[in-house]
Amino acid sequence: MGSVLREWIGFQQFPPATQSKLVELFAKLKEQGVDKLTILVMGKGGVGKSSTVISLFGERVVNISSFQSEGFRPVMVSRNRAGFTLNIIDTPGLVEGGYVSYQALDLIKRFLLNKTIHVLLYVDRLDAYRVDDLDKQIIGAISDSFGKEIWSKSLLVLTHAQLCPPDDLSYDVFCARRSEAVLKTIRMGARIRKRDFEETSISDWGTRAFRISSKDSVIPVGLVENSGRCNKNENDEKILPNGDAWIPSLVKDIIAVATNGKKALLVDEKLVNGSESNDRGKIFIPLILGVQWLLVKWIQREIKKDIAKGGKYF
Ligand SMILES: Nc1nc2c(ncn2[C@@H]2O[C@H](COP(=O)(O)OP(=O)(O)OP(=O)(O)O)[C@@H](O)[C@H]2O)c(=O)[nH]1
Ligand SMILES: [Mg+2]
Repeated sequence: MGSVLREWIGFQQFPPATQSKLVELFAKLKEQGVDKLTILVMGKGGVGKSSTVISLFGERVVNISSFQSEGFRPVMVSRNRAGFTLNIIDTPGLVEGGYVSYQALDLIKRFLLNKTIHVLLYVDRLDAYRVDDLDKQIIGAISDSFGKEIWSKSLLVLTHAQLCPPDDLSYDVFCARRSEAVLKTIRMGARIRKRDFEETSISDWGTRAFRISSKDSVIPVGLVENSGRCNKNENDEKILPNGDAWIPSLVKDIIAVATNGKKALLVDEKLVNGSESNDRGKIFIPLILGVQWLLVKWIQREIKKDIAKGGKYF
């Protein structure tokens, strides 16, 4: 279950242009005193969680499956490069037989005991056209398990981003609409107040069209194309249809979330045992016991009264 800290060999596999952008980003992090990032990856089954972990490391560090994987446990992959440690925790899909798998969530939570999560990557697909109640339930279950504060340390990752949008929509508009739909589901599923979660309108989207750029509360969106058929630019970097080299962009977004001033999530015993909500209930236990005692006494008294009346019903 533990992790072995290894040299980040896959780093050398990135094209030089990507390597130098990453070196710069990690150097800035180090300047801020950060030499370790722990990233948690969650989402439905088959959306591309493991593939994204592989893309980020540039190494085949975990298994991917084209078809449903079973019995898979969380796994933490750690790589070290020039004194900087990147930990990424890949997890099993959160849906089992059409329902949210609380068992998977529990397994994840236990795995995370005593770990500090700097960023959550919530992964879904870009090439999906609907969000449904199940999506909302998954978000709700994550919030219940880890507290809704986890969303202030999260990034929405949309995979399969090399697509040709339907219905004559431009790529940017399609991405914006899909992102808005998933973000709205996150806001509703996590029961976050709208004003704490401002969504910008499509027209506000900047040059990197998929970053939601309002004040401090919103969840950024990163686009990912894990396929080996992903287009490349003249520097051999994997690019999206909008020309963006997505690996350095995603790392940049991850670092922005890690350093957004919100508290990282420490998964302690209390969180794992779900005692926070239970503790709140515990103060009512003496009250409930007291009411129960009074009720029993009252019933006993009524029975005695009945008997004293001579059992007129018999
Ligand atoms: N075209 C394309 N295929 C992808 C992408 N990401 C993942 N896939 C494929 O989708 C399938 C599932 O990918 P995984 O990475 O195993 O998905 P997962 O979310 O880890 O799945 P579970 O661990 O079963 O929950 C594999 O066949 C991948 O090759 C992507 O960005 N583009
Ligand atoms: Mg997987």
